[in-house]
Amino acid sequence: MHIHRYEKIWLWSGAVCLTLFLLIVGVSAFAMGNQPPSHMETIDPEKAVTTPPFDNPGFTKVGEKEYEAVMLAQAFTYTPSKMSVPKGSTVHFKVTSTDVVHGFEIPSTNVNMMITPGYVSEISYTFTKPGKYLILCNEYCGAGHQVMAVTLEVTA
Ligand SMILES: [Cu+2]
Repeated sequence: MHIHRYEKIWLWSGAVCLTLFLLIVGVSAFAMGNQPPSHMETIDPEKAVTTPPFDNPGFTKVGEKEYEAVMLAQAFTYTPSKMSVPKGSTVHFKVTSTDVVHGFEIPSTNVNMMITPGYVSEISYTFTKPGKYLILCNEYCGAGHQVMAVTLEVTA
């Protein structure tokens, strides 16, 4: 079968583009850890504050340099509001909203989730650089939206 030279060029460029696309997605997902925040687990938003583990939100050590942050997002703050970990720690965030849609972003990291009432959003991040990390709401949620932020401190 004869394939015209121009057809070969187009077929090859299509194959190269597809390979490049899959490579970028693959490296981003498997090497850099980017993932869509899960919406696998549901919760009744009106009963969120009495449903475990959100009836006792907090920051706990679950292993060697491993922490779990069970957090409630509500107008206009997050609970708990103070967190501190040593450098190199991995924090597993588990967040839900009790009222409206909120955001959960830590600038200059790949932590960025939409916190929807009725769903539990989860993301993990390893903090390799010491400093103060701002956790802020990036979804407009009402009159006090601009003050909705808490700090996570990573000590050296
Ligand atoms: Cu908010």
